[in-house]
Amino acid sequence: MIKLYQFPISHYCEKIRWALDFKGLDYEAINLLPGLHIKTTKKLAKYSSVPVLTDGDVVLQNSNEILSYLDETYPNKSLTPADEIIRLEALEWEKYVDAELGVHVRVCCYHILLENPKIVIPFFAHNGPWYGSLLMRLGFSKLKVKMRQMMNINAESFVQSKDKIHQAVDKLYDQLQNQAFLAGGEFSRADLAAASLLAPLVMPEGYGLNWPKRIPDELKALMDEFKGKISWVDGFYKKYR
Ligand SMILES: N[C@@H](CCC(=O)N[C@@H](CS)C(=O)NCC(=O)O)C(=O)O
Repeated sequence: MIKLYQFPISHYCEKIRWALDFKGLDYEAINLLPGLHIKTTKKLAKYSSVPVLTDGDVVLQNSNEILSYLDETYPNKSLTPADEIIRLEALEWEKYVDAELGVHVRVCCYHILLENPKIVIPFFAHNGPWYGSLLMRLGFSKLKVKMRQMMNINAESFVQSKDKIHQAVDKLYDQLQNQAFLAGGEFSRADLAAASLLAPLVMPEGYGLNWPKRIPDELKALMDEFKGKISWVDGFYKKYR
């Protein structure tokens, strides 16, 4: 049985949830609590990060490696293009959004969400252990400081990351003006990666979280800043998620 160790809030984990669902693979999602996750992930793999996927004796970390493994092992509904040139293009796009988009979306969203514990604690505890919500509430102030330190999240990095998101969004938008998909003529891991990593700024159905009914003004303003150029994210979610 495939097991996905993950955070429900994580957009890198969403890449894998989406791929598993798209390919129709059975899996068990094991939702870890931020902070405590290290005990589990470090026992399984080299780094502390999620997603971690296990499949029998195979243990994989890093969303791009997990996607490659899934397509190699379960080739049905492959997200990796068969054509070599298109495959390289798709992998290049995925590498680009993993490095230049995902990290910055996270900085911007957490900068706001960490000041809104009533929203972010339910995200952290979503479908996790029964004691998750209580534990997250008790430890939240320490966790917030730690997360800000670890991921360098502050007012200055918020502004810098916003610029980086604009650059990446412009580049993706330009490409998708000329063609329906980022690489080749079919939905691929490039589109899946870009849409997953932008999803927190769109809050599409299918992500797996209960998005808040009332979005904090600062987050709404951030989402509105990109809205005109990322409507394709919702399009991919509606069609392929
Ligand atoms: N390059 C990694 C990034 C994964 C990542 O940054 N995961 C974050 C959650 S979004 C995480 O686990 N952070 C906590 C940690 O590193 O201990 C991937 O593609 O899987």
